[in-house]
Amino acid sequence: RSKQGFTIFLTGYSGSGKSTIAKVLLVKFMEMCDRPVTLLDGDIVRKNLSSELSFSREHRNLNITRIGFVASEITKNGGIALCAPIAPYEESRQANRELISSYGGYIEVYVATPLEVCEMRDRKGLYAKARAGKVKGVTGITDPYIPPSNPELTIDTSDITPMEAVQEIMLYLEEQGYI
Ligand code: GGZ
Repeated sequence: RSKQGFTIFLTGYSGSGKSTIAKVLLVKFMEMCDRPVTLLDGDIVRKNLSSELSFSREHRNLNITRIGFVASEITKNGGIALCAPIAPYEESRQANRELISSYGGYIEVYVATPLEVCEMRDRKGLYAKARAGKVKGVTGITDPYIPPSNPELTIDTSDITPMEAVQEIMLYLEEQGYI
């Protein structure tokens, strides 16, 4: 009997390491499983599925529940969905958790890299622009991030490498019987 589908939902600040972890997971799963694997990365979804949305609370929640719907369909059909948006609000994360866990596994990974570390990295120059007042409503600077209340895993990438983070996630999935 083939195993059930599942969703790994990575949430955290821009620059926290969500995408890097998700991309390593994608390669791992493609190598080891015969199940289809889909990556729903924050910037890709913003470009292709949510291009008309702003960064207001309402629109961020709508963006997150769209990602959740797609992930729930993938999970329902026995696939693996990897999601990597900021997802700063509990209400849309909770809605996704309820929807997706009715079809298969839901693993919320809080990528808890502190803002100072994300800002120091500033790979896309977003925080510099926010500090200069060129971009308004940037998460962590002038917009909130509400930490998840009950994540399955919490990972801080200032302590460990993306590879080690992936090892931790893989170990959890094995323990829980997802892989
Ligand atoms: C946060 C922003 C903003 C604002 C643009 N706040 O690291 P990035 O640059 O490439 O990816 C981030 C992405 C965040 O979109 P999400 O869909 O993940 O956010 S949410 O879950 O809240 O809907 C960031 C960029 O968009 N970006 N403006 N104001 N991030």
